[in-house]
Amino acid sequence: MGTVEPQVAHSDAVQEVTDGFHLVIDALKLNGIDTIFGLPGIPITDFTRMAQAAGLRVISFRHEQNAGNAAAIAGFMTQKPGICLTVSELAVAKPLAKAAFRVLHAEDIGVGIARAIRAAVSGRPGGVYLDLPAKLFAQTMDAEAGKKSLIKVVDPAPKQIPGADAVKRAVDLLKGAKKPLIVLGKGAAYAQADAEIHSLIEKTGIPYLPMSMAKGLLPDTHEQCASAARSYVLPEADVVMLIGARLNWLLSHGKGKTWGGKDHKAWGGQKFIQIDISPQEMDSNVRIDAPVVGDIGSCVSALLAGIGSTWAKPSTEWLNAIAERKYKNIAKMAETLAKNPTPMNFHSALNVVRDIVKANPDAILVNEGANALDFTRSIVDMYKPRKRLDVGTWGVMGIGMGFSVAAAVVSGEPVIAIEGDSAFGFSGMEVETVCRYNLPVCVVIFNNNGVYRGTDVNPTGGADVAPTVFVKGARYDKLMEAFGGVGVHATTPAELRKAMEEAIRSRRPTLINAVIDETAGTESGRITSLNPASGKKK
Ligand code: TPW
Repeated sequence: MGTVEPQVAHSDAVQEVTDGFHLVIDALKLNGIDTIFGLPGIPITDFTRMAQAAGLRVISFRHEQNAGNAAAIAGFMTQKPGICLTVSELAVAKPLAKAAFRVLHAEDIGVGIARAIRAAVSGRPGGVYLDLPAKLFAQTMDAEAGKKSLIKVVDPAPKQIPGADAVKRAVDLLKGAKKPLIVLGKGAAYAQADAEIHSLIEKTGIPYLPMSMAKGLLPDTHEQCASAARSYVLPEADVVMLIGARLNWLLSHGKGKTWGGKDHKAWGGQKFIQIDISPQEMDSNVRIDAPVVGDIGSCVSALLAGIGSTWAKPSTEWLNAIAERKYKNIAKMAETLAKNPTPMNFHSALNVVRDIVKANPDAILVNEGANALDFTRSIVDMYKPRKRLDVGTWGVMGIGMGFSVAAAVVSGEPVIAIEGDSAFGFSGMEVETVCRYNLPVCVVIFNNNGVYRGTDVNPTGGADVAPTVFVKGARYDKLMEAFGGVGVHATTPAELRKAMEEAIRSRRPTLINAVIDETAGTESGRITSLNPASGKKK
């Protein structure tokens, strides 16, 4: 228990007191929190000093947004709340947070933090805002009473067991399927029910698709992985079981042409089983025939029990049809990856990244950009759970360096960040943070001179460059050198390979400026079709 200067009480006896600062620190420590991501500034500067003095790891950033991203991904990786310390405003945070509380009295700090922890990690996990007004920190109270006011949260994310009828309904539907498919989402990765999921996939023999952050839950090279035949399996499947994956825009809301529907909104005829912690997720876009509500671990275990030991695997006709497409696509991709064009393009560069990740399956891959994101997701196989951290559902650029710092701090493993040059710019200043804490982060910037590409021209012929174009031939590697890290300028796959290998081996902060053909890639990566066309005739 932290204490402040003893004060003399009326009775002349020495009374131990504590204050708001120490109560917050003690409440966090009591709940197993060992790291705070933040940015000091009045009124929390002293707090950061005291937290560090009390043995917490305080990782301070150059922009709070990056500290927020770091805390978010730390939460994803550990199931413990990631803590972001910032000077902010309750009214701004409230509409964006899962919950928001304000603590006004020192004696309520314990309950405030307990409530915030529960709100963050129970049910569908989410960001919680705890507002601690400046004057709270200086409030004092009796040390013993303060200690008693703290709460060590018991079972912060209680199991949610699915109903037996729901499980039976799902098993029956799956049993009747001719062309079943499983989709794994990042909820499945978060749940840390890796063994159960692995066993469900292999026992049923059902082909599966991992969503971006579920890659590696089973190795992407697994026989049943249907990623390379995605555009075949989605419209063809008759029963689809979603495990911690939502039917949002990333899955075309479960309908439309992607799913074999006649037009962009038509249902494709699939039946859906959905396993999710949130009952509200069901029927949010199409009919869910068998909702299974509960935590992923409990739901998958219940399904495993329901499936029993006499499960009939899917027909060889279905499996062969998938395999045929899959291996054809893989062979085609292998041809493209083997090319060595000058200048380097996304494929020849990613061929290197793919090998490096394969050789270092414990390394964590952070990824953002448009083409840099889409190509990396499809080309670089992941081998272990929760090793791929990316922009997630909303495609938010700017997660790169915050995620990288947190991933390195939380896991101690090397981090490889594959960044579009535009994406990197959103959080690029944090390379100083990477260097300051001497983190084993290797940033690879796919530098093609602009947002998406670097080829646009100003149609007026004026002096301003086009809105998507950056300084040509920029040397991002020098940015890293400015802070004592290793900067490498790589123009060939061989140079990229050598630099990445060295970065992983040395664990030194490294930034590789990988020069990519500025004409390579497409606008918006895979979502070019969402670009609205001008309605105005010339
Ligand atoms: C917070 C819009 C989507 S992708 C992208 C932007 C600005 C960058 C694409 O260029 P980059 O990648 O990174 O060079 P590449 O490989 O194609 O060359 N602001 C936020 N989020 C998003 N998604 C955008 C803007 C956007």
